[in-house]
Amino acid sequence: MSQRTSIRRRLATWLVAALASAGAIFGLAAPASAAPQDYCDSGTACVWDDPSYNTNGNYGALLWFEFYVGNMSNYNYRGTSITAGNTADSWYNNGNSSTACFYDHAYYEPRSTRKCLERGTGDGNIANQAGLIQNVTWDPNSAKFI
Ligand SMILES: [Ca+2]
Ligand SMILES: [Ca+2]
Ligand SMILES: [Ca+2]
Repeated sequence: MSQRTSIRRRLATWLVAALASAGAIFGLAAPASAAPQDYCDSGTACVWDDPSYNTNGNYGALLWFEFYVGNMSNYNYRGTSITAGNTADSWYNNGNSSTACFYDHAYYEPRSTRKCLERGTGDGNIANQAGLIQNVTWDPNSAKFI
């Protein structure tokens, strides 16, 4: 084996090892799935600004509540400066037993247009024609477990 071949082989081996470890690092950094319950703690309900349970691509940037939130306009999605008032397009109820309802305006009004999700359910796009919540043209400004 010539000296040159040996160095090439060593370089190739090093490159494979480097790529493999880089892949392992990326594998850890990016979760394989983005299930809403991975980010919305048990016992709470959560909303996100965008469809598919994220805010600007961040699944952790949510607004959560344990009992109620009377005025979402008082809060931003976690870690952002984006208001949660009248902006949420994805909703998830990770509560233990109760149904969670979402209302167009603050302080649970109007009751006539509220939309509700049973425990352990969600909808990743309230405006589309799929899933549990469909064709909702308003975004919520309050929500509570009932
Ligand atoms: Ca939105
Ligand atoms: Ca609204
Ligand atoms: Ca939907």
